[in-house]
Amino acid sequence: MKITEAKFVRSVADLKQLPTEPYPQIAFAGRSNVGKSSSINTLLNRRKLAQTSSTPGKTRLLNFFLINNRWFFVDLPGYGYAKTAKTLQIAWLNLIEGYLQNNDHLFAVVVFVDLRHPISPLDLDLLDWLTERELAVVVVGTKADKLSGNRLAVRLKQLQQEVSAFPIRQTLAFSAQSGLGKAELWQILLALLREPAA
Ligand SMILES: Nc1nc2c(ncn2[C@@H]2O[C@H](COP(=O)(O)OP(=O)(O)O)[C@@H](O)[C@H]2O)c(=O)[nH]1
Ligand SMILES: [Mg+2]
Repeated sequence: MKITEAKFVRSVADLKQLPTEPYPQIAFAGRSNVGKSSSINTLLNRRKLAQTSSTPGKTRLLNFFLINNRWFFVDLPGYGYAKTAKTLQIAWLNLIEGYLQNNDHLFAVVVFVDLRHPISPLDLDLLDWLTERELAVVVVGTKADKLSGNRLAVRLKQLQQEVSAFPIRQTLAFSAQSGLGKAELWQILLALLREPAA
């Protein structure tokens, strides 16, 4: 995919601040520190567009990026960071849920999981919730560069099993570091962007 332009548009802490431009949106979700922001940067061939951090739990905002003046990529706040206060976690959930439901511009949600580990209950809860709302979902098993070729193939099969109860569009291995899976993910996203949103 040729990225002619990728720019940060705004951070949203409140649903009233959502952009009103009618561009199709793709949301990126996952646990804190799973590698969401790094993967967005890799997809966009940018090194530091989406903020990456080795301190999990920091980003509490929905970050909107406008790609090629056509689509919004939305970096959602990570979930599952144990040290975040419960009240904050609830406020967070309300923001994410409010954004994800009844959103005519949302074409797909990419759910990132760490390919090295079995999928977590929080990830399964999210998949359940997205399925109920009939949103198109892609599961990306990331940090694949940390696995040997054989281990990678085994874990990908297992991950596909772990999510087999859900109508996932595609479950693939990815690495923000090596670029593995980048072309495949773009292909999936472009196909979804050609379909009408849920
Ligand atoms: N080896 C490896 N490290 C990664 C990969 N993706 C992210 N990381 C690292 O994981 C940490 C968290 O990444 P970040 O993108 O900020 O995660 P986010 O909280 O989900 O947005 C950072 O230290 C990244 O350098 C990957 O594909 N491979
Ligand atoms: Mg991030």
